[in-house]
Amino acid sequence: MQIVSTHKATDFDALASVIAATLVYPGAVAVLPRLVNPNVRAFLSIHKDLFPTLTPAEVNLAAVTALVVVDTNRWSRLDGLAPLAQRRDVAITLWDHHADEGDIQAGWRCVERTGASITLLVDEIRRLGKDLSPIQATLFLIGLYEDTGNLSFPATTPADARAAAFLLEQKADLNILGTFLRPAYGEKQKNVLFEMLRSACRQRINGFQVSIARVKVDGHVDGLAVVVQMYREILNVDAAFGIFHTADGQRCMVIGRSQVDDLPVDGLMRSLGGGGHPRAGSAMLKGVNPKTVEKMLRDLLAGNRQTSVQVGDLMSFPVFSVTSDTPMTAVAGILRRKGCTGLPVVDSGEIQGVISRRDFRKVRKAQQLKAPVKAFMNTQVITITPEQSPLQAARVMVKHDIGRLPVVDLDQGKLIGIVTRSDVMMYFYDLLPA
Ligand SMILES: [Mn+2]
Repeated sequence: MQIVSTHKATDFDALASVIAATLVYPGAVAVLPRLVNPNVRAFLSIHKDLFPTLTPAEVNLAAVTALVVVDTNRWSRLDGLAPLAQRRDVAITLWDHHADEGDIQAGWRCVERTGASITLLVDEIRRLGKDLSPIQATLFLIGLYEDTGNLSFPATTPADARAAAFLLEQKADLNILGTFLRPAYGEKQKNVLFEMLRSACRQRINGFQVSIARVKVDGHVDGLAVVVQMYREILNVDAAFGIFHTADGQRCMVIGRSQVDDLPVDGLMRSLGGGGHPRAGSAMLKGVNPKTVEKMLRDLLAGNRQTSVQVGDLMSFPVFSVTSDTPMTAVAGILRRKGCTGLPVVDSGEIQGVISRRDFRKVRKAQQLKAPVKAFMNTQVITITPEQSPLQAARVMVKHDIGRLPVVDLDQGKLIGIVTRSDVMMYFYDLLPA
């Protein structure tokens, strides 16, 4: 007797892989763990007759001569099949897409890092030239979409997309798919919520009850907005924030939920480069330390500009500048001596323009070098004010592809400093208050 089985808390990728394996190995019996995910349970309750499965208790292990394991590589993840691990007379086959090395020693294995394990089995079915029923194709596509986030997760491979195309050719039904695939509050979301609650603390900031949780998440987890919503409700605070970051801290997702009109989160999220509604907002930050993000968020909540770092704290001053009637020859000399790529042009404290090495390309004749800088300077100057945040400075630099921003006092319109790309980078990477 040959059986096929998969991991506990069976998801659609696992169920699809089990059913697909029974097509690749005709006569093999599908054995499902007792514990399957709720949406898989719902699917099976409707499709039971089409996809007959046994529970581990219904299998006579003594009669098993071959075991096919799909979507896991660990004995501990299987349900009730551990005795087979000791048996030498059981031929074991493994189909899996997990990168880590498990403890299931298979005589034959197909292990590739696809987005879903069903992709590997669909490839095999296609190679064998087998046709699928529309219902089989639908189940397989649900599994494929669930594990790849509709082919959007970073782990998705071209093979996954090809498998999806094949399943659509086999008449997978996208309408049925939608009803079972709705990303609900599942295992991953529950784990994130528990993690947030473990470190939860309520604080009074600026008169509001607020809670901020910083959580490391592995790969993509959808439905985090729902998690933050639940977190806020459980703690019963005015506003709650989740800072979700990858292990390397390179990507940081901030999600905020507010319950009170006086504390709109969309403005806060805009300050972090995101947006939203007064009661719900989010921001995605890249290359910013999660601790720095938390500090920025706290400062924004406190509305305390004195404690938060501003462009005025990073800028250098006094600024070396030239007046608008300085001849181009003199400017060229200054740029060379200072070793800089550009200079602000300032008359009585007010910025008139910027002259950069690039502008010298506009000089056609040697005679023109005697002309004043105002004839060649760029008058479309992008500036920033000292009260703005380092993040805003970074965004302006990225948007306009410029490495230095003159800092202008908003009231007087005077040039008071200059902030460079490296100043901003120094802030994000080095200024990490303990
Ligand atoms: Mn999987």
